Amino acid sequence: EKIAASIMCADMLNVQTELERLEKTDCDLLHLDVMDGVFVDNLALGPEWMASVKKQTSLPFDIHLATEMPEKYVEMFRFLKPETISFHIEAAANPILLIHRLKNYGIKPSLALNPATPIEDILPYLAEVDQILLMTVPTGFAGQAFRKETLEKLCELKNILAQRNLHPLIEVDGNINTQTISWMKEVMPDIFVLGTSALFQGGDANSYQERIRTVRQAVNAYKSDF
Ligand code: S6P
Ligand code: MG
Repeated sequence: EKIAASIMCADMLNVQTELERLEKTDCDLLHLDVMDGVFVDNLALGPEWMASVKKQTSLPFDIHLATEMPEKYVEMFRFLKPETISFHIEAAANPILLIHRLKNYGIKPSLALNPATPIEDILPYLAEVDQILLMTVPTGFAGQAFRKETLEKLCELKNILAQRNLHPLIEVDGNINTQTISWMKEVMPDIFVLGTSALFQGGDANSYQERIRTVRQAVNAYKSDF
């Protein structure tokens, strides 16, 4: 499994310190949310800020475009050489074109699915992508409650992928912690985005590695059960 830290949940007045702390953990990816105030009622993380972040970290970038017109934002963010860019399926004018463009740029394409978006919308593209970003809260804000109906979606997605013998990684994002992971024990995803609820919230910042380890242990315990 892979662990991604959602940087918008970090202490934004001490980003450098937060990055140094993450660097000392065995976190695998840095999850960066882009919000345009249109697709979601929030704004987050611009390209210049990300370029400064990139200089301070060795973690690969996992960019999540919570935006309209993902085509435009892919052009805006590709200079950062992210490992992955996720875009919301309903926001793309021509998903297949965008997927191919990302591949040409050497960026892994990932389809993001909000809780309210039907799984059918992504089915035609499953064979083309490296990753599916299954939102377990409606995209837009940190600190929201987990949507239990997304567990059915996770299950359905796993079944469809197994039937078709396809292996894109499944990433879950939104209120991910040991409790919500326990609800996924029969359908374990591959990448876990940790935000306020499991990593950055309160407590002692020196314990980031401890918190990540706790999440990994939970995931591995369930994996060996099933
Ligand atoms: C939500 C965004 C996420 C959050 C993360 C927050 O719109 O896409 O990446 O940053 O989910 O985690 P938490 O534990 O506060 O829900
Ligand atoms: Mg996100």
